[in-house]
Amino acid sequence: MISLQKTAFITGVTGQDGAYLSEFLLKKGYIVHGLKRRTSSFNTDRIDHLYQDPHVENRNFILHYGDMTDSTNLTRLIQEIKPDEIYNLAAMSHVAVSFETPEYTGNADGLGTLRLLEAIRFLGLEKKTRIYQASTSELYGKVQEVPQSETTPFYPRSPYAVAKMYAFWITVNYREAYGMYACNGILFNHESPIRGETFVTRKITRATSRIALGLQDKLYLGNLDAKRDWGHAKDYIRMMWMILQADEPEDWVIATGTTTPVREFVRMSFAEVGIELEFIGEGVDEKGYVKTCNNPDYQVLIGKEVLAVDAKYFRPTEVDLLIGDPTKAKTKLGWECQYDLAALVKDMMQSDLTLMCKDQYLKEGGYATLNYFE
Ligand code: NDP
Ligand code: GDR
Repeated sequence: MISLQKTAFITGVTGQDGAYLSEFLLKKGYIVHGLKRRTSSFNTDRIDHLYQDPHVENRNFILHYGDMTDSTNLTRLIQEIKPDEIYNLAAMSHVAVSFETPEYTGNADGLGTLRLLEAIRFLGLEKKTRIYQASTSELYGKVQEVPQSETTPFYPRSPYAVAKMYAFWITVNYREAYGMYACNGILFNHESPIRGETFVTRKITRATSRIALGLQDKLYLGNLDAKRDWGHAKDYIRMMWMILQADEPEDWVIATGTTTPVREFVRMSFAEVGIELEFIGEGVDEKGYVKTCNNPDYQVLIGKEVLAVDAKYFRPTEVDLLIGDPTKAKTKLGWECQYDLAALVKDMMQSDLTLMCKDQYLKEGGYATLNYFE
């Protein structure tokens, strides 16, 4: 009997998008295989709720060790799994860190994509396996035009973006050369309560919660003027799946169509706990003072300086302005965002306040808490 149940292989399954996408595909009845790295401590926090005991038969969520830099491992896994759909989400995804680790970033993010495409070709799966490549708005880099759409020229501004540019074009090339169903989703920034702690939004919502609870004095940030088109990861992973269900393989921009400076994200986060920030100074002297506080729990903060700019967070080359035009995704695939920025900030702040309350209990009980603020 032929099974109609689809099989997906997700690289980067332990990351923000990998976790949400796994949940989404499992709900749709997929068998989900995920690639995870071997690390010296557990790296599966985001997917622990999906974990299935390997001793149980008929599992539909299965994890495999591997790495995007290891061709034989990737080819063997694809040979074993024979997936209907591959979602290539694995990447060294931090733009600032890519300036520190450019060669590794090129290998994992650029050549890693080639390794998957070559495995599909080598195994003769071109007609069976569809592949989604996690492309990025960082490809647009230095502003050429706004809003940025599928036809806007690329001008990458970091080793990360350059590696992703290779991945973008090799995906297009394999589609054209070998007739593969290979697509790029050019996703603009998307965030959530499980966003990595060192990306700016999560750094802000964690720090705001910690400051409000008296666990931290100050938040140090870099460029407050950068503007980003921020959406919610839950909306964006739905679109990844929709892209692979379309009649033809194409490339798609996914964005909200609105842009906001980092400074405003800070203001909105503090406002969630009833704290009004007043920005004073300019550039590296910029500080955010607490002006008023209508929440009696946090009035102790009034008059305190809670934000400072630290030049160490500036990047050698910055991407100043991103704002995407999602018209194609909306009109051709019927995609809609369910979260706007206010709802995103609320979701992240509620989650981080709850998490930090746990830290507060621990601290009050005399136990050590996490003290790492990169
Ligand atoms: P995360 O950083 O949260 O997750 C990245 C994932 O890739 C993790 O599972 C990580 O494993 C894994 N990974 C990193 N290096 C390797 C490697 N060499 N081999 C195998 N796995 C590896 O990213 P997101 O979930 O936010 O993003 C998913 C993808 O989408 C990434 O490719 C990112 O570049 C891209 N993207 C993200 C956007 C965003 O705003 N979130 C926007 C546009 C594109 P581990 O957990 O062990 O670190
Ligand atoms: P980005 O996200 O570089 O857009 O890449 P990030 O949140 O790191 O930075 C956004 C903007 O905020 C500025 N910024 C700071 N950034 C960080 N991380 N830490 C700080 O302290 C800080 N202060 C200011 C940055 O300079 C930047 O302008 C994300 C990643 O998810 C990529 O993988 C993805 O491809 C793109 O989004 C779309």
